[in-house]
Amino acid sequence: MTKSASFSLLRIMALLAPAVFCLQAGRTLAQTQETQAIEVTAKKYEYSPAPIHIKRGTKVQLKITAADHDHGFKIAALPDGAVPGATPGLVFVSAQDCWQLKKGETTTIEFVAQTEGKYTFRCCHTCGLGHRGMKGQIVVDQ
Ligand SMILES: [Cu+2]
Repeated sequence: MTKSASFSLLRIMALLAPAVFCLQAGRTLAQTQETQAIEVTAKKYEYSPAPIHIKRGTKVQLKITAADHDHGFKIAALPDGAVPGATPGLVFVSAQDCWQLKKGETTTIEFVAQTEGKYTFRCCHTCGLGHRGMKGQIVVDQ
């Protein structure tokens, strides 16, 4: 390669580098700014919709309405199968061990879906015979 050819190649690369950087920064920004409200119903003995699909990077407002009875909502911040102590995949605005869902009321839970994976949640308020089987899943897709 001649000296002038390698010089112009360097110039092209120098010009392209900031452009690529801007594209990536813009994409990250768009991911964290996207807020999605998802309406969920809790009733004996299920949550719907099931499973709940969310795109990675989405800021979520989960609006859960307890239709027929008091229920609860308990979810781990780590995806199913993750090693304990791993970085949380769901980042909650205000984390709680068990959200109480009052009959007829809507509870809003906010979080960022940071890492893809399956997150199982369950009812944490004894609500009847099928209580132990009252579960649902959030699936964070890439
Ligand atoms: Cu229950």
